[in-house]
Amino acid sequence: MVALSDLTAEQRRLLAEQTIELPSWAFGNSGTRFKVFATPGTPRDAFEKVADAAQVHRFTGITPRVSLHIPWDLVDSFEALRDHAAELGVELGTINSNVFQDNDYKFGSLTNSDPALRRKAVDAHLECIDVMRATGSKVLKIWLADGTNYPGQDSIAARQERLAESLQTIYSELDDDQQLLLEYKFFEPAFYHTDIPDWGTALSHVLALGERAVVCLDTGHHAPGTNIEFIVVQLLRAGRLGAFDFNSRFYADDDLIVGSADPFQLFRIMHEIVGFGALDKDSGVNFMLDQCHNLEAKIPGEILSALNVQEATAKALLVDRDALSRAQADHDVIGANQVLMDAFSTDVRPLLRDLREDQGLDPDPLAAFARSGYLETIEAERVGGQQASWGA
Ligand code: PSV
Ligand code: MN
Repeated sequence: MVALSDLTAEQRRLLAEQTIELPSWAFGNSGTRFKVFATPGTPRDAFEKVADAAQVHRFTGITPRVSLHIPWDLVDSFEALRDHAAELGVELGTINSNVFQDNDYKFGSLTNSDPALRRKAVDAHLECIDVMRATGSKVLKIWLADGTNYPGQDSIAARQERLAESLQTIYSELDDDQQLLLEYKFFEPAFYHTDIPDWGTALSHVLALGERAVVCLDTGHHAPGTNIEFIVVQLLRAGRLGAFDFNSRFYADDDLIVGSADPFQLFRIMHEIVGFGALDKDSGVNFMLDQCHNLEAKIPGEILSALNVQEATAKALLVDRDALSRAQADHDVIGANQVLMDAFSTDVRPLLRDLREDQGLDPDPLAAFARSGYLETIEAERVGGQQASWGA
C-alpha cells in the first residue's frame, strides 16, 4: 500500500494543485431522444446550476470552475452571475457556443452554404465573446453539429472552406488573452460526414488560425477501439492540447460518469499527461468534464467523476518512471508493462482520503454530501418554474 507520506513533494504538489472544470449542463435534466426524465430539485437557471457545481467543489476541493453553455445559460447580468459564483467559492470558466438548436442551422452553422446563416452562426460566437468579457472567461469552446447525412448532399470541400473562413472571423474577434478551443466528434447528429470529425481535422484548423487556437479532446468522441492516449500525445507534441472533455462511453457518446466504463483507459491517458509534464496547472491543458446524468443524481454523479479523475491521476503519478525507462531501454516488454500495471493496481483511495483530511475536507466526499442534506433542501425549495434541460 502507498501512503501520502510515500509521495515525493513534487507528486504531492501536482495532486494537490490539480483542478477539474465542471459543465453547467451536467446539472440540468438530460436523456435520450426517447425520454428526458425530470428530477426534483433540478436547477431552473444558471444561478442554480452554479450553486450545485459549488457543492461539488465544497466536497471534493478540486472543481473550482464551471463552464457555461450559451444560450442555455443566458442571464440578465453575467456580472451578477460571476459575483454569485465568487460568493460560493467557484469561478466561471469556459464559454461553450451552441449553434445546433435553432431551425436555421438544419443544414449547418459555420459551414452553411447560405452566407446569411453563416453570418448568424458567427454572430452567435461574437455574443459568446461578449459574455466572456463580462465573466472574465478566457476560453471560447466550439463544438459543431455540422455535417451531412447522405453522400452528395453538399460539397465536403466547400464546407471546409466555409468553416475555415468562419473560424478565422471568430478568432480575429477574440482578445489577446482569449483562446479558441475546437472540439471534434466523429459522428452524430450527422451520419454520413461530420465537418470536424477527428483530431487531425481539428488540428489542421487550429494551426491555420494561430497560436491561441487549441483542440478539445472529448473522450466520448471516438470510434470504439481508438487509442485515445496516442491522440493525447500527438496533440501535446503539437502544443495544441487545450482541454479534455472527460466522460465515459460504452457505445456512442454516452456521457457517463468518468472512469465508469474503462478506468484503465483513463489511467493510460493520465499516464501520458504526467509523462509529458502536462499535469502542472501552468501546462495549458484544462481538465474538464462533459456529462449528462440521465438516471443518477447529478451532483453525486459529478462528485464521483471528479474523484475518478483524481484517482487515475494519483495512479499515474505512482508509475515508477525510472524503472519504466530502464525496462523500455532493455526492450523488456513484460517488465515495462508490469511497471505500468503495478501503478494501476495500487489502491490509492487511502492516500487520497489522507490528502483530503490534510486539506480540511471530509475524506469521503460522496458520504459527506449525502449527509449535508443539500439534495433534500433543493428538492423542497425548487418548486415550479422551468427545469433546465440539455435540450432546452
Ligand atoms: C457534443 O456532444 C458535446 O460533447 C460538446 O462538447 C458540447 O459542448 C456538449 O456536448 C454539450 O453540448
Ligand atoms: Mn464535449
